[in-house]
Formats: sequence, structure tokens, C-alpha cells
Amino acid sequence: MKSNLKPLIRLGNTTPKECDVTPEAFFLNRRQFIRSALAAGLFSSPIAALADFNFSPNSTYRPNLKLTDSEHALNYNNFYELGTDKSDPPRYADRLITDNWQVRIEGECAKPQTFDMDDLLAFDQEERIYRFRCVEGWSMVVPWIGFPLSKLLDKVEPTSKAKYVEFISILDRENLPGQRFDILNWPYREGLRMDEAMHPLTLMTTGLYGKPLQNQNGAPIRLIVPWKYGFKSAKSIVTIRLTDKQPVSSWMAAAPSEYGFYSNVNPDVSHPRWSQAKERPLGSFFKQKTLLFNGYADEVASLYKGMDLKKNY
Ligand SMILES: Nc1nc2c(c(=O)[nH]1)N[C@H]1C(S)=C(S)[C@@H](COP(=O)(O)O)O[C@H]1N2
Ligand SMILES: [Mo]
Repeated sequence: MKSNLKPLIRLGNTTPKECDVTPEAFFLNRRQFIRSALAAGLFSSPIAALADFNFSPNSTYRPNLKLTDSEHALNYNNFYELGTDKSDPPRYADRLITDNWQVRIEGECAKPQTFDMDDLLAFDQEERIYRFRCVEGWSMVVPWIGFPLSKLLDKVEPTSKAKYVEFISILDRENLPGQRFDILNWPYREGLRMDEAMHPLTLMTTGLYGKPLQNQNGAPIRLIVPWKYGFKSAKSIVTIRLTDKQPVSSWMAAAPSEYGFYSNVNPDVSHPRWSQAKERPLGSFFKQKTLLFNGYADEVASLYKGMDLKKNY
């Protein structure tokens, strides 16, 4: 099968720089394209079938921020299982098969369990508007829908040995075009410290912009950790493992000198190849200052008391 994937250089070399953020003019053209495509009925939405997706806004997370236009969040994506170009995830979205999805929670817990999507959608679904900052230097403000990860972890009763949580995304080499190549050590893995995982901001996410997650955004369920760089927010999760050891994420394994475990948004800690002082909101021509912990310092700074944030990047 023909693949439009970029020739696959090892990831350490392919991480886009800030200047790779797609220029506004391109978005404007695409906006017109999407409008006409919608008018022509070219996009049929599998989401329409899911009539019973209920959620309510959580008033605690309604910051006075301008929302990013959904067309950006739905069409400018990082999801290397579907390809390394920003436009690959929406283009190859149908290669991600989400039927009969299950999430297994195992490891250091009294009641390991497998949850299907009905179980996960039975938690109260809240809409929360969060800032989101990619390590590449772009950002967005998105109304996500989901529920606190802590509620899910409580169900399996973590033991006292559960110090960390590992998140493992889908492995489907046959169907996912990016997994035919060793771009990363598949499946995609991420991790959090237990207190980070239990933090009320940490969201198991099932939707955005009022609808179930689109495949390109990590359907049917992903993580959102708004004070950390975007890559910590693993998509299309199938396994959550409680462990006593710090997990090695896919990005740490691919480029250990560039990506650490914590990856907290910090304008004062540069990536080895570019500054993190500023970010460009998707849809905006201008850059703005990046905030410590992506603006969530009041909520999360206490988690890192006494830690050297430059060393523990
Ligand atoms: N499984 C998986 N999760 C992933 C990624 C990925 O390639 N695979 N990319 C990460 C990166 S780098 C970012 S910035 C966000 C992008 O999420 P979005 O496309 O919904 O904006 O997903 C993160 N989660
Ligand atoms: Mo990212």
C-alpha cells in the first residue's frame, strides 16, 4: 500500500522546530477548503451515531481565554502512529480502529480490571477548557470532555507500591501506517508520578468541542495533562499500569538528552535545540509568553516543592 509518510529518519532529528508551525495563510486556505467540503457533504461524521454522549461544563475550568478554532485542533495534529506530518492524523484517521475498545488497568493494585467504553463513559463527563502547549512551540485552548483519572484509579485500589503510572497506547502494526516504521519504540508509552496522576487537573479525555474524540485526537480515550508538554498526553490508551519504578517513555527512549520524565512546561528551561520562552497559539500570527507550568502553577507547583526543575526536566 502506498504511504505518504516522510522518509523515516530517527525521531531525534525530525522533531520540528518552532518555525515549522504552519503559517496562518495555509490555515486560511484550508478553512475555505473545509467549508466547501462540508457544504459538499464530503465529511460524514461517525460521531453522529453516538447520540448519547452527555457532558456538563465544569465551571471551575472556564478560564477567560479565547478558544482555538476547532479546525486547528482537528486538523493540525501530532499522532505518529498515523504519520509524522501534521496533516497525516486527520488524513489517515480511519486506519485507527476503535471498535470494542478496552482499557486494562493492572500492576500495583488490589483490583486489576478491564474497562470497556461504556464503563468509562459512565463516569460523569465534564467539559473543561484547558491550555495545551506542545514542546514544538505551538499552543491551543481547547474545551476537552472527560473525567479525572483519579476516579478511575480509585476503582482498582492502588497499593502502597504504586509510585508511578504508565500509559500505553494502541499497537496495531497492520493498520496504523506509522507503526510500519520504527519511528518510536511502539507502542507509544508515557508516564506520570502517582501524585501527578491523581491530581484533579489530570483528565481522562473522551471528547473535545462538544463531541466524542476524533480519531486524530486520540479516540476513543486519551490523557490530558495540561501543565506538561503535549507529548505527555498519550492518545488512544489501551493499558494503564501502576508500577514502583519510573517508566521510560517513548520519547525518553528515542532522545534521552532532549526529553526527560517530567516535561513540565517551563519557559526558563530550553529544549536543547530551541527556546521554550514563547509559543504561537494556533490560528494566531503572533507569539506569546509561555507560562510556568503552562499557567497552572497555583494548582501544581506544590507537587515539585524542593525539586530542581532544571535538572528534573
Ligand atoms: N499515542 C500517541 N500519543 C500522542 C502523540 C503520539 O504521537 N502518539 N503525540 C503527542 C504530542 S507530541 C502532542 S503535541 C499531542 C497532540 O494532541 P492533539 O493532536 O490532539 O493536539 O498528542 C500527544 N500524544
Ligand atoms: Mo507535541
